[in-house]
Amino acid sequence: MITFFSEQHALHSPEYEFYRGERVPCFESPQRASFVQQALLQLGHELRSPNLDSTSTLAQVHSPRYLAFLQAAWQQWLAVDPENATRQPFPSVWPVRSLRSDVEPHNFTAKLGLYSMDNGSPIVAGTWAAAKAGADAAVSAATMLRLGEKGVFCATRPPGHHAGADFMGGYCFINNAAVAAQALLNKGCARVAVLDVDYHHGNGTQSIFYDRADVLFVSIHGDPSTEYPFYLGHVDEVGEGSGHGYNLNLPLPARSSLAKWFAALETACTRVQRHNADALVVSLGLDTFAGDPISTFALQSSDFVTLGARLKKLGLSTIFVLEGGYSAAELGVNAANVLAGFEAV
Ligand code: Q9C
Ligand code: ZN
Repeated sequence: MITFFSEQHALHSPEYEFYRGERVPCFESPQRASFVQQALLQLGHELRSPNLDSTSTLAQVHSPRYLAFLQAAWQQWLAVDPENATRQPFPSVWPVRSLRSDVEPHNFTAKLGLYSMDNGSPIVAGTWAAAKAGADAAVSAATMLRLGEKGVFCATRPPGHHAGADFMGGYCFINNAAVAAQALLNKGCARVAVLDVDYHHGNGTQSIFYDRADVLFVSIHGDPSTEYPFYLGHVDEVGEGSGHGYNLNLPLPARSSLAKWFAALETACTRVQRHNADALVVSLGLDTFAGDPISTFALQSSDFVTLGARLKKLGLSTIFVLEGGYSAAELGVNAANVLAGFEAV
């Protein structure tokens, strides 16, 4: 399968994040993409560099002021204090209910909080370049699909599905799946379906398309009552306005069985089929793997073959966009297994 992969991903390499009150090495590491790259090359997949510029599509998915901030964030951080070059910025204050988010502050820390949903997306000098390469891959994949490819994989990082129109969060900066979906619409698709199988609910993607009927969003994820991102992903979120009925959340309790997960996948596939989409975007989180260090579902490596085969049965041209998955050593095999299942039938 044609896979878009950019070495630029490695420019996003923060040292640490906060986990249970402690500074720990980032779960979302460059190693992840290296393992995927190695596994795909070994199996003879074709790796290509993204060849299109996503700038105009990005502006359809994210707000101008958020994009401007993201692009300039590292320079602004250095402007606060040159010694910040060896430090990671983390937000520490947020405009929650009753505080204003319409006025853009001048203070860097204030901007950082305004454009973040959590403290889980550390920015480094190369973050924008890495994230932008992911969006370029999404647009490049959309073009290949419209040229007749049945499946294209974006083996990119950082991931994207927690990023909303104007905020980062959960290791995500640019919503690559949303960029892929929007690019498909731009290239003539009338309807697109996004199926998010990451362990965590794709709050960013849901919110970007919540009031639209052209993009169906379906997600299988850990119940937000107990699992990140906590504040979105419940069953009663069905879409609004013309998007009413075009959002389907299938939350599962933490530690749900394999049978429960695959039953949810059937429900998801049935809804996707009914959308009569011209193309499918899969937010391919692989943190449903039993060995994932921060998630609780039970998929084994071989189950990812089953997933790929089931998706192929939908009969839709499909862009796979890598999201989470933090058992880095197994990430390559698990990603390759999805593609193998998709290509086998
Ligand atoms: N530093 C994805 O799988 N973990 N994101 C909380 C805070 C958040 C996962 C730790 C998990 C985000 C794309
Ligand atoms: Zn995840």
